[in-house]
Amino acid sequence: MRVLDAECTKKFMQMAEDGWEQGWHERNGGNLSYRMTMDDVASVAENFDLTAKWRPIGTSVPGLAREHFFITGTGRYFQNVVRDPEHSFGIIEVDETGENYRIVWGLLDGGRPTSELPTHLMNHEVKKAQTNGAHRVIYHCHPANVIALTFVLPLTDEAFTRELWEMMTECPVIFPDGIGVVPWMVPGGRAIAVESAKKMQSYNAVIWAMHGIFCSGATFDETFGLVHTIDKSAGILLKVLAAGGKRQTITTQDFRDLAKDFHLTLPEKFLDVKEEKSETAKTAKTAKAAKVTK
Ligand code: 2HA
Ligand code: ZN
Repeated sequence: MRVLDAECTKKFMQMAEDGWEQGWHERNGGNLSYRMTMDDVASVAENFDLTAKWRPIGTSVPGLAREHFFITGTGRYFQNVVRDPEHSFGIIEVDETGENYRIVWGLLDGGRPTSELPTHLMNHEVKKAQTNGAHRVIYHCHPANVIALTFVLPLTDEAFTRELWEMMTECPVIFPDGIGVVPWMVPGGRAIAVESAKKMQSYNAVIWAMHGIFCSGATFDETFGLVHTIDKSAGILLKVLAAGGKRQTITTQDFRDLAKDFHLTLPEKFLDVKEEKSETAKTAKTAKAAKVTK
């Protein structure tokens, strides 16, 4: 089968297009990878160039030895994934040591995988082990609401998780484990990959301060939906802050009730937050106090 006719290719391209339409991929921003199933590989392997040169990944991912991935290209645009697939993304194979990769399809005319290849592969390695192989999609994008919040909230897992949970009732159902935050770091290398992979041990969503977000999931829909939910929640929080802060919110007891009915285990560190300590509550108090003194 031609690579472009495979179901997994169509889904990969559709997700890239959906992200582009959301405005999360200015210029060459963001990157997407998908760990192929054995059936995916078997269905398109006749197209693979097995003479391609092996190149260093820049980190070691022995847990991904001999795996194949769809991956977007460095300097290539999400905007062009549907218009010009063979230049915009490709299929790579990881060697038996987990140290090298080769491009077996696509990324034509000297294309290379995303500069965030180390983070993608280290996150895949963590999630493959942790989910018994269920997670296959790693997605990085630059959603404006999420990025804006990293200028306003303390850069902690607790602040981001609790504030974003409070903005829409279904948030704790969609990301019950919470969200990790990596402070500002130089992108594109092993150091930020190591910090992100550490956070991926606990979360399916990791925010990069002043940069964007990485999400992991079993399917394209689930992974896209996670970013979509988090960015919408971040947008609501920005509106609430701009409107003077919270006057009322979902309380710790409300979360406990929700967890019981929805059979969720919400980590205690995100519940055990003094309500008056929350950032937006502080803003509301300050606004109220200002009014009183007037
Ligand atoms: O430009 O988003 O983080 C691609 C990126 C790098
Ligand atoms: Zn980026």
